[in-house]
Amino acid sequence: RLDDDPCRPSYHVTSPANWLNDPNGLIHWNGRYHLFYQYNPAGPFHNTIHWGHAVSDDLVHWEDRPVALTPSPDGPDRDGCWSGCAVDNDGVPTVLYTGGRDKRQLPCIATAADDDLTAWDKDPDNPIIEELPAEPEVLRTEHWEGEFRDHCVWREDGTWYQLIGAGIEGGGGAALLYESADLRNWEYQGPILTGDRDTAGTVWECPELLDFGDRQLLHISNYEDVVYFLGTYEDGDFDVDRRDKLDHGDFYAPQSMWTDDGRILTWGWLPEARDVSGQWDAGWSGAMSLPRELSLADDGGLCQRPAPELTELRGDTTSYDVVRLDADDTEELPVESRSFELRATVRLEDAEAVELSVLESPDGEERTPIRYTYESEITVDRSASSTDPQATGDTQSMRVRPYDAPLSLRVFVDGSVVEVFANERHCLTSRVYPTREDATGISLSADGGRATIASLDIWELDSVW
Ligand code: DQQ
Repeated sequence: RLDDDPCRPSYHVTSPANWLNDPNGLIHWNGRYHLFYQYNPAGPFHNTIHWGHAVSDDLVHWEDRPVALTPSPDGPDRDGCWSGCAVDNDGVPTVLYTGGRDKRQLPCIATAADDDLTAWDKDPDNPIIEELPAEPEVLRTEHWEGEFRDHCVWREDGTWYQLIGAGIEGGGGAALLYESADLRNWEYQGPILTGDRDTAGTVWECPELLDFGDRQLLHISNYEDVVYFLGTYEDGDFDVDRRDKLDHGDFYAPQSMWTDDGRILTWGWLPEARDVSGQWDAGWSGAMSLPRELSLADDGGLCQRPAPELTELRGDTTSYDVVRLDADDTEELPVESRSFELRATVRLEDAEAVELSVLESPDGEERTPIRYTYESEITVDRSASSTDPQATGDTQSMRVRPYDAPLSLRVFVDGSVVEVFANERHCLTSRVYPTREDATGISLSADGGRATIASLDIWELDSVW
């Protein structure tokens, strides 16, 4: 496992080295949490994708496992074992994933060969779906015979249902529904939702339907963002009443796990924000987000909070009951770290904005300000995050609600990850690459007026490997 790079996250899941993208096959099996992921063992670039595997007893500490799925030279997954999900088929852990071969995307199935889920038997009848649906017509491109991949499978009243992500010729992205009695023979039912290509992208990857009882959530990844739709899903139709982004930063292709105690935990891929040569030099690429617990608030909106288990990681603490900032004051906090959690309640009083600056060198040459403004916006400004020209310098932002109450903020900093949770509702994850060893400072300041920071805690966080 590569660990000598200060940009390497230490408490976010990463592959031992080389390339990682989407989380796959998430399953709580025999009391252990299994996280598979898109993995290229040959280098830090996306090619001939395998399924990597990590396992945890507590959702906090992880162990690497051998590669779980490898493309078969003669199989329908010869060019890659792409994204898919895991289900419990009456005691048989089963994964459905997309095989890539030539220009085709071919749904495949495999069953666990052991109880530790380290080896999988691919079905000799793969692919299990060969024909593309005729209506609506699936988008063809110069590279693909049909944009048709990724799997979300569930069982209801003894029947299996599956969503596959797609693009529609002349239209936008779509989540296509299939039905089966045995997970192997699938009957096409039509799209449960299609998107307007101008506002929701031309292709939907990694669709996932989550059931919150009387309301449902569908999220899709459209090459840029993870968009979620909230509403009601019934009999193959999704009726949308709200729509937003699941995360406003570097976060893609998430997938969820239903834990034995009935919670929905979601992980997303945190792609790099440094260029290909920077990833090549580093020898690794991609990290997983922290597991996020998703639930619905009383007002029907989506709540996202870090899995409560993560408090286990908390080490040395620095706490303040209250920090009062005068106009244009800066308060340097006595913590030097690249691996911490910060929790605070922020009240703007009459300030225009409060700025929390992390990964800051003493002279301010490198710093990443997280700014909360009276217009209820949070921005992460990466223009001075790194002096490395391989790193992105743009600013990311999100709106937060409610706008009339103090902001509750949790920020997780980990090597090159800054993961922000606001009001347990809105998330913004940024990748940043400080080069200076002393870029470990934290400061707070108020702009144009006074601000109060209440119950401020900073915890150093340990490695999870
Ligand atoms: N990643 C996988 C695909 C999926 C894409 C390939 C999303 O299955 O559509 O690595 O990042």
